[in-house]
Amino acid sequence: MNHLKVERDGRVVTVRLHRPHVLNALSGELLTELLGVLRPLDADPETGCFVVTGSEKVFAAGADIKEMAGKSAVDMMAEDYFAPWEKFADLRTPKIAAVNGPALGGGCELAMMCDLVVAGESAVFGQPEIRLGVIPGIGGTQRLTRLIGRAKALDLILTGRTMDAREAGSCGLVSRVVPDDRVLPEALDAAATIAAYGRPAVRAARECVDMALETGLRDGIRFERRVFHALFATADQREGMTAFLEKRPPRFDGS
Ligand code: CO8
Repeated sequence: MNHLKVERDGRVVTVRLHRPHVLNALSGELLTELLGVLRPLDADPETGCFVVTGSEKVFAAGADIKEMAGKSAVDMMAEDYFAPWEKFADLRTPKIAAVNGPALGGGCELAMMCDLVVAGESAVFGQPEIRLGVIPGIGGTQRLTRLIGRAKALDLILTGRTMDAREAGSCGLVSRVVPDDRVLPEALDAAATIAAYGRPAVRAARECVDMALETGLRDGIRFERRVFHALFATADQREGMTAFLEKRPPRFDGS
């Protein structure tokens, strides 16, 4: 692999973006590597959580501008440029973004495709594509608006300004803001906690929360109730509730 560093610690897999000369700009090759690593792991029952991070200085400065600068509209449409990023969003294993420094353009969009975002005090978020004569292209106009609301999303997207970690935390883009040197430990800690729970319940919880962004309240509540009912077919439900009644820690096995 040229653009990633991958480590596994038990049920947690950490992927570090590694294109330091271009501030981890997200190229097509990087995406191919990312999906090549994560998709088989997503299907592996021994995988409990992914952590996606950059360096201590930068998460990712966006899509690779050099790679796309010379393309025509026909190229973009023919390649359906950026479409495979949805395969990253669609991974069913929870993903935690651990962000230090800038997460701009595609970098901000990558963070938004994750389930939790742990940001250091140096983190900076924004969708500056307007400065390049384009708009966000990896879901930014859609996810950002759903996450932080229209007024704030348009403030960022139309002016191209950035916001710091504190502002990102207060408007709901970020799950936790911690000192810079605590970002990765905090993300790994959360990942280990999630990875220790039963896979069926973890995946069900993610799907239900994402459904809240995609459907009306009535349908969403019905969906949640049916998924809740279905979890009573799992051994993890029996184990979790029995362990509670027997006053002992549960041993989930994902079945
Ligand atoms: N792509 C390619 N190279 C980059 C990128 C990038 N996104 N960002 C930085 N680099 C390169 C620079 O060109 C520079 O290379 P070199 O050393 O060869 O000159 C190197 O990384 C270091 O960058 P800087 O010298 O600029 O570093 P600074 O610390 O001065 O600034 C910034 C850091 C503020 C992050 C600055 O680099 C910057 O503004 N980067 C671009 C941010 C940006 O605009 N991101 C959005 C990209 S577009 C996108 O993500 C989605 C596009 C949607 C298109 C829709 C089509 C369907």
